Amino acid sequence: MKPLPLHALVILVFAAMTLAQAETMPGWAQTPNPTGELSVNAGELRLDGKIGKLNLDQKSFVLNADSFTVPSGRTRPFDTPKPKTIVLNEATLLYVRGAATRKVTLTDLKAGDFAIVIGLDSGSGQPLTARALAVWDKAEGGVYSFRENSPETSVVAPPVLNPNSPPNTTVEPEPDAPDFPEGTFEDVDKKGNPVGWVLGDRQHARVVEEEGNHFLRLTNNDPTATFYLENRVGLNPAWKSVKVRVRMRAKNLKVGKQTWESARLGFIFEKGIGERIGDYPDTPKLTTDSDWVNREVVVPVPPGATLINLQPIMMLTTGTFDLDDIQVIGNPPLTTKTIRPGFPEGSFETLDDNGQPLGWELNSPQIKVVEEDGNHFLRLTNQNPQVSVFVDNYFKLDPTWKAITLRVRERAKNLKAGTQPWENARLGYTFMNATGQRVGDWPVTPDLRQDTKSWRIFTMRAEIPTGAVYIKLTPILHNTTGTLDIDDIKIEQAGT
Ligand SMILES: [Ca+2]
Ligand SMILES: [Ca+2]
Repeated sequence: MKPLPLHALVILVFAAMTLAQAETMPGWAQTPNPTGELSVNAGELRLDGKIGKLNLDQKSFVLNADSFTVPSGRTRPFDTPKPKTIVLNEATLLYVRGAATRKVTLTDLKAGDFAIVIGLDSGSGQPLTARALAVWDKAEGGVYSFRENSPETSVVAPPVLNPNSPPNTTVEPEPDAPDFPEGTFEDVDKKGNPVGWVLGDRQHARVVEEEGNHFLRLTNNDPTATFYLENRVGLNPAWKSVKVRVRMRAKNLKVGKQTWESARLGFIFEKGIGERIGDYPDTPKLTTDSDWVNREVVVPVPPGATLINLQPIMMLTTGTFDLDDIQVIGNPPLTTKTIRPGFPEGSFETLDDNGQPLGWELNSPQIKVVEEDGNHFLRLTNQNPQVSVFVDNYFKLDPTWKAITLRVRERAKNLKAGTQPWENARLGYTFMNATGQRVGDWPVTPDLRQDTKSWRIFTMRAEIPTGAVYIKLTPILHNTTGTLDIDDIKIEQAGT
């Protein structure tokens, strides 16, 4: 299950450049600006908004941003103001908007003042260090003014601090997850590079437009080559789990021999830049040609992780791989699906337009719905005893239930189980808490280690552990080869 370290396999790396390095590249020259004021350079971000809480000791304040602007000049509003911690340093140019020579100091600022901040884009959730900060408290007819009625305040006004804020407090983490606008690939600089991502080699990675929408396209025709891009997103310390969601499409895809040699949105967690932490998580991937599909995974955040390093990657895989609408969502609900009477998701009789069975998102060609004499069921196949074939599916438990009865019928052919007791074929299931951590003991599961003559019916009873919010169903060939068929899953409240 565990893929080899990405870095050990990387032959071509596009991503090692930092934005600072990229700035020195010819393609990242400063964007011309008619006024010369408020220009957004490559790698920078402009935020417009109102000043919130100030922290003079930290030389910082919270900007409640209404919009952001990228170097191409494109501006986008936020649906609701986004708090962003802004840090000032000696180099920060702080002045009255429209009058660059009228310098202001941090102590002149008050909560409620208007501000435009420009600085290097440090990524979502990270404080932004201001290169330029233009402020005003009044605008009339396009003329901006600041403290015009009381010019002396800029000299004598005491520092404005939130009275509830003790001195020397650290910069507070932002309460909400900022957007990840870089994930849409809509903001492209003059050279056609997507903002926030560095593409070193247009031959393998570029932004493509179709009907007004932009997306990332990776292409590769060398089966011995692996390459990826990187973009780091700050994690809110309150996040116990994240959902990584992406739209993907693939053409002429030929993946490598190992399961991780595929076209995927890889990601790892990091303590700091380049310091990986935790296991390699399950990641959204494509292994065969596909039209646009949504893929998502929900994974726990390893304790201590501060960054998620997103890596669109083609690993020993050839073809064309498109990615768009990458989202990182903190503490997501694992599902809104509930256990309905009769559990129609367990019969595999209803398929949607994409051929997906009702309530399931099958993510591998080794897991599909098969028909036999008019009945549909789920079939898993595996030829490689080194890997497991499985899919996770979550359902919300009725909070009044204390125990469940789980019924399922299973059938197996050419089964060769692994050497460990848990390396078998089964409908696995576990109980999860609100943030996606497993709770309680491993329940008894309907295990198969040998072929069955025909369908075999299992009935299991399990107590719902304290704190359980979801049940996770995991049809799996666990380091086991052969064919496993699953049908007629039923989950009901069990009597006590
Ligand atoms: Ca897009
Ligand atoms: Ca069925």
